[in-house]
Amino acid sequence: MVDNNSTSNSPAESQTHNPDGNLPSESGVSIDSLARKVQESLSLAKRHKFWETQPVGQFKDLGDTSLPEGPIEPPTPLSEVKQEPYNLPSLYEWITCDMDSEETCNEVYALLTNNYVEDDENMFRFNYSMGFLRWALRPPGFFKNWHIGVRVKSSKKLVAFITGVPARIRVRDTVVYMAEINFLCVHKKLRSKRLAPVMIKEVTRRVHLENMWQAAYTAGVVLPTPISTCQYWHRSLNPKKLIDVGFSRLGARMTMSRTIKLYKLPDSTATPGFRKMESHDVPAVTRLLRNYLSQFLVAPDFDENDVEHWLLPRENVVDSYLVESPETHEITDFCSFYTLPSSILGNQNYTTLKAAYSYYNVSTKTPLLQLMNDALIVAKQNDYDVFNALDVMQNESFLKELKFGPGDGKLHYYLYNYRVNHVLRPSELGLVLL
Ligand code: MYA
Repeated sequence: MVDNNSTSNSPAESQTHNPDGNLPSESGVSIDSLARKVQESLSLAKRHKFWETQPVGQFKDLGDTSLPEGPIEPPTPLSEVKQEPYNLPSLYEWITCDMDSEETCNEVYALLTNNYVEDDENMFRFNYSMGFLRWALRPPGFFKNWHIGVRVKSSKKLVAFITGVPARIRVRDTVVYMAEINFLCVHKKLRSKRLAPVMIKEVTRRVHLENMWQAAYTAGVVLPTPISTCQYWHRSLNPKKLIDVGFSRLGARMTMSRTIKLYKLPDSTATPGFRKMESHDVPAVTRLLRNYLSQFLVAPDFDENDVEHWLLPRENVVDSYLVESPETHEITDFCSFYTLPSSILGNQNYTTLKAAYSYYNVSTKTPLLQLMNDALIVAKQNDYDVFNALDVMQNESFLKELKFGPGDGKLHYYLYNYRVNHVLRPSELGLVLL
C-alpha cells in the first residue's frame, strides 16, 4: 500500500483545504476525458519515457472501447526471458534480500525508515516495522528472489529496494496469477538518476521467470494509467496529538476540548459476540470473505492459507475481529486493520504517529457502521492515534457518519500487462494493498 500519508481534513478541522477532486471518481467518462486532456497538454519532455515502453494502459488509449479487456501482451516462451540481471551503473550490485536474516531485515528497515514515502509537506514518513515487512513479504508461495536490493559495491550499503509477492487476483470472472509489487525505494541521494526503471525491469524479469505476466501495484503518483483512483479518509482517535503534530488542524470555531469531545468513543465495544479472530476461525472467515469479495470487479481470490497468513492477528502488524453469534456460534461479521506507523519529522515532542489502516471488513448481520465503530473502539483501546480507510468496497457507507474526514492525497491502483475497459469506481474495488 502506498499513500502520501496525507494530512487530515476531518469534519472538526479547517475546511479551507478541500480535496480538489483531481480525478473525479464518480464517473469513468469524466476521468477518461480529463486524463486525455492532461496528457495532451503535457510537452513531449514531460511524457513518461519509461512507462510509455511498458505493457500498461496508455493515456492515449483511455476511453477506446475497441481495445479488448485482458492481457496487453501474450506471455513469451520462458526460454526467451532474459537469464541474467539488467545492468546497473558499475558502482552498484544486485542482491537478493533474505528477510529471514535479522541483519538484512534491519538494513531494509533502515533504508525504508529514512527514504520511503512521505506526505507532500514532508512532515511524515511511513515507518513499516520489521515484523510488518516480514509479514508483507512472506505470504504463502513467496519467492525469495523477488525481494531485490541494490548495494554500493565498495561499502555494501543498501541503497535501493523493490519487492514482489505472488497473489491470485480476480478481475471480473478471471482469476489471474500476479505479482503484487511494493516497497520501491531509492535512497534520497540517488534520486532522479533513472534507477527506478531498472529496478522495475529487474523485478519484471524475475516475475517472468516464474511464468507470471501480470502485476498489481498502488502509488501516490499518477502513472499510465490508473484502473482506479481512491482517496484516504482519516478518523481522529487522539485529536490533541494529531493537531499538535500538524496532522490535522483545529476547525474554525472549535476549541481543543470540543474537538476531543467530538471524537470521544465508548470505552467498550457494542456488539455481543465481538472478539479477536483465532486460528480455528480460518475456515469460517474464508467463507465469509470469499462470498463478500465476489461482488467486486477486482479482488483477491483468498483461500484458507491466504486468510491464515493475511488475516490471523499478529501483534502490531495486523488485527482481525469477528462477531460470533452468542446463540448459534455462527461467524457473521468480520473486520480487520493493519498497523503502519509514520515517523513524525522534526517535532520536538513526538516521534511516531500510530496509525491503523482499514483492511478487509464484512458485515452480514451487524450493520457495517456498528462493526466499524467497534473497530474504532478497539483501535482506541490499543493506543492508535488515527484510523485510516480508503473509499474502496462499501467503506463510503460509514466514513462520514463515523467522523472520518477526507485526506488530501490520492491512491492510484494499477495493473501491469492487463487492460480493463473502464476506470473503476473505488466502490468496485475489493483489493487493499499494503
Ligand atoms: S509505490 C512507492 C514508491 N516509493 C516511494 O514513493 C518512496 C520514495 N521515493 C523513491 O524512493 C523514489 O522517488 C522512487 C522513484 C523509487 C519512487 N511507481 O529513478 P527515477 C517512475 C512506478 O529517475 P526516482 C510502490 O512501491 C517515473 O514516472 N514508477 O526516479 C509501487 C519515471 O518514469 P517515466 C515510478 O524518483 C511500485 C521514473 O520512475 C514511481 O529516483 C510499483 C523515474 O525514475 C512509482 N511509485 O525513483 C512499481 N515513481 O519517465 C511498478 C516514479 O516513464 C511495478 N516512477 O515517467 C510494475 C510491475 C512490475 C512487475 C511486472 C510483472 C509482470
